[in-house]
Amino acid sequence: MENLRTFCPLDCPDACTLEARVDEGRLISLDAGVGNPLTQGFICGKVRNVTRHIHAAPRILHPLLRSGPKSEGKFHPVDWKTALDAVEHGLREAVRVHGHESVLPYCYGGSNGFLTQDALDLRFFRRLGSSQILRTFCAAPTGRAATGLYGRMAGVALEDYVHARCIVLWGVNPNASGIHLVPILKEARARGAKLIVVDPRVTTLAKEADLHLQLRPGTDLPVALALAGELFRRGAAAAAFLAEHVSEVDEFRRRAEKWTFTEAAATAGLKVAELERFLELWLPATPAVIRCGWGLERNRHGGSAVAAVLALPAIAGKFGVRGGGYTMSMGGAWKPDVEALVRAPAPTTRSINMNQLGQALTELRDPPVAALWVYNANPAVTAPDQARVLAGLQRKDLFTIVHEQVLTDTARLADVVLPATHFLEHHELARGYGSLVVQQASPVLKAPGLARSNHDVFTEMLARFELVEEGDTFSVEDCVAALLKNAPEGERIARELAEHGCSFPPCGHTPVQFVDVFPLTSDRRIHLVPEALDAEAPRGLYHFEASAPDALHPFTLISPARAETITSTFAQLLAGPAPVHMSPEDATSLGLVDGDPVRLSGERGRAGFPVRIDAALKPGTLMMHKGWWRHHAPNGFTANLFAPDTLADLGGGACFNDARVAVEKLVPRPAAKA
Ligand SMILES: Nc1nc2c(c(=O)[nH]1)N[C@H]1C(S)=C(S)[C@@H](COP(=O)(O)OP(=O)(O)OC[C@H]3O[C@@H](n4cnc5c(=O)[nH]c(N)nc54)[C@H](O)[C@@H]3O)O[C@H]1N2
Ligand SMILES: Nc1nc2c(c(=O)[nH]1)N[C@H]1C(S)=C(S)[C@@H](COP(=O)(O)OP(=O)(O)OC[C@H]3O[C@@H](n4cnc5c(=O)[nH]c(N)nc54)[C@H](O)[C@@H]3O)O[C@H]1N2
Ligand SMILES: [Mo]
Repeated sequence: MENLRTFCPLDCPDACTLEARVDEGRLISLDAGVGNPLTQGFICGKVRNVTRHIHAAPRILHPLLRSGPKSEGKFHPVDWKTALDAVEHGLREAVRVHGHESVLPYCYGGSNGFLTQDALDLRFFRRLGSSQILRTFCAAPTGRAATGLYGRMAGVALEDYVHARCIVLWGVNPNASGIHLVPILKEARARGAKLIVVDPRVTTLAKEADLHLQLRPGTDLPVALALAGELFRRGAAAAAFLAEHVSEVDEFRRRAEKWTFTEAAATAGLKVAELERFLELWLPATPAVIRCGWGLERNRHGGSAVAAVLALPAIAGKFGVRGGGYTMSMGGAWKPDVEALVRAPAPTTRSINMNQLGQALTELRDPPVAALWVYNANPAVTAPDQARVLAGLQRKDLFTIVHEQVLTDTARLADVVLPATHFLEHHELARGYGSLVVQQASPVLKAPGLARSNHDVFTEMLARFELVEEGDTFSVEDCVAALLKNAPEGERIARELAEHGCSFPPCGHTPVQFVDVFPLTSDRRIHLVPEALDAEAPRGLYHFEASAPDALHPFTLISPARAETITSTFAQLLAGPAPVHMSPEDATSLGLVDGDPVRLSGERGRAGFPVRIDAALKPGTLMMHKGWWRHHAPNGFTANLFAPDTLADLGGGACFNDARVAVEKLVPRPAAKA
């Protein structure tokens, strides 16, 4: 029996350090490893049970070639040479007939590691001259807002929340999406901290909170602006801090003061007294911290909303104390030197927004998308506008390669399926985005069957297409060295990774904002109305378009994370059917009881689901978890059928939580008489 140190690179803020107990090549157990202040002690249930995903069907063990039409999803196993011959032929044909830009790589954060994404894959696709994919599923609006205002300054470490006297969870649900914050919140509250939750649902933490702003989805912008405007009106803005550290204060103030508490409350479906209470709890508290999540970015005003939320601690001068300020993604606070590994100039080929895959596959011409290579992603169930995505993936003249661990809904529509390793089976280097940690691990398990890592597959593709250049690095050691050599504090990090597998950049474990870390903007000031963001947002930054009530589609459908899966990863292990959650009031007025079938109709399609009556929702808001697979839904469509492929105001971000639908009760047909 061996105890091996590793870590979890899945798309979750926590980035747990793990200890794997392995006996003769089999994983016996996986639990928290030591040395990581945020994650030691316990890990989430889904990764603790990862053996079910690693060893259970439908794990792909061999390369597969499609037999018969795409609609049948039938495959036969082949060896790697046959599979890669087919891949090579398909790509070369696309290039011959339609040119290089007809090839589209499609990947997201399957494993958020520096060796599985934007590594040899990017080297290959850049040198090939393929179209580029804009990775905008997630964190694109928050990233733009945080970069514009603060230049991605490191946030308050989650461990430091124990010091806070008031904690705001804004559009984030740590019970599902980052569980190591939960005991920290408990400790902070035991020490007397107040908790505020801003969320359209009564989450577990909202239930316990001192204040829950249960706003309508997509109305964070007027709420945050009204809170900011009120700080100025009350003379509670931190004048000295603003003068010393903040730019465009007057312009921001002008835009914020347009929103009174009365107007914002009416728009968001809140009471004025609730906004008053927010300021009563948060304003006098020192330290006070805002944990901004991702739920609020996924709509047409998402970028401006996040910017307005992040402006609040600046206006109230909440920085300079341990546990005070804000936390957004830590992902930007440290980056390795990706270009040194990729070694191919940034291309000038066309870019395709991943949120508009359906459009790209069905409408793009000159050239069309003729070959699609999907890895680290499952767009058949994770991308918006699902009907068009599926129509595109079913195109007879589209050559699709899917490199996957399990036979996902996307893989089922491929021409060639390549078996991928799991993070316990390949080398990885990754950093957390909830804590400032960089980790590196070697495989703790042997790859099953013929599975290969992304690294190995793209190594071979570079050779097959004769795209290898002098000086290219290929071994894992050389690739890691290239990534770290010129990275900030690369030498120290490399040394610590070699010694402990784990390192904490950039300044020890827990930086204090405006003591240890400052805005990474060009003048080290906070910019409340950055020019670039103001130009990018279609109607200017902080502009709120009050949408007319849509009589045809009166409900808003949101699709947040759930504890058992990471988006669609691990969801094959869940039993269906996928329910649509509805408030008790709406259920009563539609004459529905729990389990009744309903039909949801939106602009992009209609589909049936059983209803789940859920007191966590207010009338008008529906919820279906993200990540269900097609077989979980009665008509083979999930929440993504209704997610529009329109874009957020910043970063080309997704609008998953901006889905508008109508609901009808389905009367089950009486069974036919024998
Ligand atoms: N177990 C688990 N963990 C995960 C994931 C997972 O799928 N499962 N996903 C990972 C990924 S990819 C990400 S990006 C993060 C996401 O982590 P979170 O930021 O927690 O993201 P969500 O679950 O999408 O949304 C958080 C909350 O926002 C609320 N919300 C929805 N619309 C709005 C709105 O308009 N305004 C406000 N204020 N709140 C709103 C939702 O009800 C939800 O409770 O979690 C990561 N961790
Ligand atoms: N309705 C709705 N949809 C959403 C969201 C929402 O809020 N609502 N949220 C969105 C968000 S936040 C995100 S981040 C996206 C995530 O969307 P995706 O990136 O598509 O994420 P997953 O569903 O986790 O799929 C990742 C796939 O990568 C595979 N994989 C993992 N590691 C490797 C590897 O090393 N190599 C290869 N080749 N494959 C690997 C896994 O097996 C898995 O099938 O979903 C988005 N979809
Ligand atoms: Mo995400």
